[in-house]
Amino acid sequence: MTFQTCHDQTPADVRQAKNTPNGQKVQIFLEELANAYGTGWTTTLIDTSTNEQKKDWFLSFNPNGRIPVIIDNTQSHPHPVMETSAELLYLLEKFDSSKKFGFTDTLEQSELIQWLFFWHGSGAPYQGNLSFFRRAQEQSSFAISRFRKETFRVFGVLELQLSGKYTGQPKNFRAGKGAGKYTIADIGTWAWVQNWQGSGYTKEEMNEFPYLLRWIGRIADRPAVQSIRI
Ligand SMILES: N[C@@H](CCC(=O)N[C@@H](CS)C(=O)NCC(=O)O)C(=O)O
Repeated sequence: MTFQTCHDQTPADVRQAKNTPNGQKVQIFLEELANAYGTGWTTTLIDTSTNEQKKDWFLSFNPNGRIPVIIDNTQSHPHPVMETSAELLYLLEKFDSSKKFGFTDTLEQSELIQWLFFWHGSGAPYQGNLSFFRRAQEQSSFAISRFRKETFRVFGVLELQLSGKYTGQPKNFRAGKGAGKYTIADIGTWAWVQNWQGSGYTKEEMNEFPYLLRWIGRIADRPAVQSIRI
């Protein structure tokens, strides 16, 4: 059987199937760049269930053996980038010439980086572990309870910022002056948080976070997000 690794467009089974939040966030930004600038890319399917990401060819691009990784073939020597937030920042720097999804202002860009890092370091590991322990064959109520509480706590941090409780300025997005602007900080966070139901939270629980729920809906409405099935 031949394994087709390269596709001219995002294939239907990536758009419509078991894509991960980490895969989704980079894919959403690529779709945004395509809509804004016509940026093109090809996709290589990685079947994590067969550990394709642990094979030598993949490790040569990302020694961490995790998806996604991007490879910039516009460079004379193709340049691989691992870690989703680094990938979003790379794409922003190289392919978003008008900074539609970032800022030219240093202070606004600093806000973007803070929230991007916040989710990468203080959100995704908790929500990721929550999913891991919820799915694990050996059920550990201690681990599930720890990661459930921490994930809920960081949802509360996102709510606090959006609500403007301490700043007097409610926000529509994570970073930027006034109500803020949709950026890669939103994309990086959204792909995870929107799956609160899959992480086992109830609507009643999430009603504690009305700003967060509105932010989720605001981003879900974007054509680039609609174009991939979450
Ligand atoms: N911190 C990494 C996390 C990447 C990651 O955990 N990817 C998961 C999919 S969501 C993966 O490759 N899992 C398969 C494995 O662990 O081998 C990033 O942001 O890129």
